[in-house]
Amino acid sequence: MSNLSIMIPKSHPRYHSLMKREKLIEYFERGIVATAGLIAHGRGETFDYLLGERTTKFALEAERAAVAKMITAKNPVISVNGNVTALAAKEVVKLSRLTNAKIEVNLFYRTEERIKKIVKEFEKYGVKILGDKPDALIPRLEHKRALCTTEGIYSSDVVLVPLEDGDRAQALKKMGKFVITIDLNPLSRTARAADITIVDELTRALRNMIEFSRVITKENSEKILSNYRNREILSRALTHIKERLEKLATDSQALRV
Ligand code: PTJ
Repeated sequence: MSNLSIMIPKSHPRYHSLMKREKLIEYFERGIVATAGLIAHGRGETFDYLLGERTTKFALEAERAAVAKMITAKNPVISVNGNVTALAAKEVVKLSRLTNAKIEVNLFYRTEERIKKIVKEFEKYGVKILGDKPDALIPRLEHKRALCTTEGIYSSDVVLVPLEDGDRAQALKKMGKFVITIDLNPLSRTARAADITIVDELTRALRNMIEFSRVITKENSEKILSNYRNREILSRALTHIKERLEKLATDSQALRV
């Protein structure tokens, strides 16, 4: 942790948010988070403010459907990048165990050094993740971003890609994958391309998914999935932001600090 963490008292109203920033900075300094990862985090924070910084009902529905889909998949894979490693490696490992999913590192700004560091970070949790020896390419993507493994992403049927770049999400869709994303921006290309879009903050979403994966079975998955409509979820996310802002704009007490 950088020195700032010492200065943030637990009583600070934005303690958790500030600690997440600290983690990102620490992992950036350790060469795990990409420079653009810091920008991506800021964008996420903005949308979390607009959403109210809590899990909404529609996000919970998407989280439940995502777990149902992962549990019934033949070869589910969780794709991890620098930001996901910094914020939620432990939660990713837990979810992968509960859903029998493989974990693969797949970087947008790929360098072999970052790959090695991320693999090592997951080894701390006793897991050997895929991705350091790629032997396949995601079609229709320029070279380095396309690298993946035959055992993992290439042959997966369901892939969870949190905080994903829009191009790759679309390329995965074109490969016929069922794409699940976690993205606070309901307007992003990834959010709109995915089959299940979880509009929630990464760590909150993963913790909810871990809880769901303890209770959802293959038997009740079918019903959950047959009632799920991703377009409605995206629409409810936008309506939620609109109504929340309208309320804040008209309620004279709401904007007081
Ligand atoms: O580690 P690399 O090299 O693979 O690079 C990772 C980043 C995130 C830099 C790369 O994939 C990228 O540029 O992604 P984008 O296109 O910026 O998309 C990231 C999306 O995640 C944005 O829509 C953000 O709003 C959203 N986001 C950021 N932080 C969070 C988040 N969503 C949920 N939880 C967060 N904590």
